[in-house]
Amino acid sequence: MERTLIIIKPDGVERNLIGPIITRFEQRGLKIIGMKLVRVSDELARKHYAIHEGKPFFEPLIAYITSAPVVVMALEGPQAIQAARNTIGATKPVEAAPGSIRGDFGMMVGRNLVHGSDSVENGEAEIALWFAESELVSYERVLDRWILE
Ligand code: D4T
Repeated sequence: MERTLIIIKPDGVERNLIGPIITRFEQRGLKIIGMKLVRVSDELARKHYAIHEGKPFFEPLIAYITSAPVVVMALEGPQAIQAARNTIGATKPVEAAPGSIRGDFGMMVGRNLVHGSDSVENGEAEIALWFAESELVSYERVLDRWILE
């Protein structure tokens, strides 16, 4: 099973969209195996977005992600990376398909509401960065036989 790290960014929290955003992933069938509300430190933000260091949007991105609490989730499922990214929509909300989170709730790239890991390797690395092993829960969902073949 693949695992992906999802962050409901500060605009999602401040706009009271935590519930609607989590609902999208739940309804899709992805299983929540970890979840918490976090005030992101500057250090954690810089580690998470290290790949973008030096780019013109890097400092605004760090300021944005540390500006208010975020909700961070670890989700599990078959092809969880792709499923979650399709549910989130394109990086620029104006280009995101209607029906996706960004396509339904967003306008600008610097306020794009949600993060989702972009590869299996990054999913594992990001979950290890944001969660202690003891914060991840392994459990069976009764409904899984109606969601997974
Ligand atoms: P994240 O990582 O937040 O899920 O976004 P994406 O995976 O969809 O997009 P990304 O890694 O290319 O960008 C990371 C983060 O930087 C912001 N950003 C990006 C920005 O403010 N201006 C830009 O021009 C780009 C490309 C938005 C997401």
